[in-house]
Amino acid sequence: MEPLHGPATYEHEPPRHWALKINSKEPFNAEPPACELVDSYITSVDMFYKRNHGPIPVLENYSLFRLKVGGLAPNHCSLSMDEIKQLPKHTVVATLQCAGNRRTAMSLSRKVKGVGWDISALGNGVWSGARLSDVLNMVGIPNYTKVSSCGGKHVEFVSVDKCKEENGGPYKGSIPLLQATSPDADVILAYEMNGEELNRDHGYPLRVVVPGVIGARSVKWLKSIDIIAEECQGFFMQKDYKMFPPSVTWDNINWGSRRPLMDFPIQCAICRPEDGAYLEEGSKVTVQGYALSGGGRGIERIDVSVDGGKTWIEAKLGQGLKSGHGYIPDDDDHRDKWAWVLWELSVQISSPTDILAKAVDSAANVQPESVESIWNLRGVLNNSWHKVHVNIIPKQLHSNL
Ligand SMILES: Nc1nc2c(c(=O)[nH]1)N[C@H]1C(S)=C(S)[C@@H](COP(=O)(O)O)O[C@H]1N2
Ligand SMILES: [Mo]
Repeated sequence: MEPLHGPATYEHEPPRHWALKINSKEPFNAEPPACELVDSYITSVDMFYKRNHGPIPVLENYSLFRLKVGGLAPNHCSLSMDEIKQLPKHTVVATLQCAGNRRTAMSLSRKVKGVGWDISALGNGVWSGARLSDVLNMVGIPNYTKVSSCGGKHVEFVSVDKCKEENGGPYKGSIPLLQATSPDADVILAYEMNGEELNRDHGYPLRVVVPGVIGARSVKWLKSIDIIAEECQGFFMQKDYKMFPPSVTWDNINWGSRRPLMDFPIQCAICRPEDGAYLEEGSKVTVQGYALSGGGRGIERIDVSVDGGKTWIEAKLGQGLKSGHGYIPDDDDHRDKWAWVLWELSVQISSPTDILAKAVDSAANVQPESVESIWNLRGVLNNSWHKVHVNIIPKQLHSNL
């Protein structure tokens, strides 16, 4: 039996935290309560969303495991985990976000196909491992290569899990060779998450982390890396994780007409108070949320409205950064390159209302107001203005409760 293999059944699933909200049991897809996200700048491993397409792979023998690197590379190699750990260790604070984050809300406008996710299909992790560019150097591909000497233009990541979308084959995906060989793109082969050995749910023993890009490209349980001429032809690159205009339906879809999704757009959501919350009349409430953008763009500003969008107040950025976490980059410009920012705003609310939030990134991209304008049949990349409704309990009544 292969040292790392994907079982066909769900008998070998790891234990998970009871507080996760399960969106699908087999494969296991779950997200934490939204308030957990804003309580900690770094999301704990337990509370980190889990997104799978098949049973969790099993590593039978750590010392026999080899990562194979080849395809259209001048040289080929196979590396043991010990050899990967001997390469310079690089740490990146990056937020992984599933392209399906906030899909449930998109489905309310018009039904979409896919696992339902509320607003917590993302998490901010500390990822440590070898730089992908260092590993590609070992097979003869220098940094900042767009096309390799053998005509390679993409780097394909192949796993071992059995996915029904792939007819029982493994999950895979690819990114452009230039991104893979650019050290400043910070693509890593991670064996640690939050300073601990990566766990099974998140890709043990080794996963890719592609910062600023939809989670789907950060392939878990990595088995091999191939340099290929054209982008990966796998299901999740060609028949999924693409965005179509609102007019495209299951009857007229042409998958080949679109490119695979890569960088995610400007996004933010309100995690506290939660939708439908009851607040005491006249009391001060602290509105809290997250904001992030893809492609290495930082967060410029977050606007919050407590009157349903008539007027806007700027939220305070960077809450949570002062938690003394040793991994947070010191330099301000780099801090939100790959990681989210948590924000908050204290306001007085005296009547029932909708609280809205929208963010602006460092390239001045804004979120769309309506979900209808970005509706797509797979329900990906819902980054429309986030809204929570709050109710008010009269002071008198509240003290009697
Ligand atoms: N091998 C493998 N890698 C995978 C997936 C998968 O099902 N199999 N899911 C992808 C998707 S869609 C997302 S959003 C992220 C989720 O990573 P997480 O479970 O560590 O949060 O992993 C990606 N990598
Ligand atoms: Mo995803």
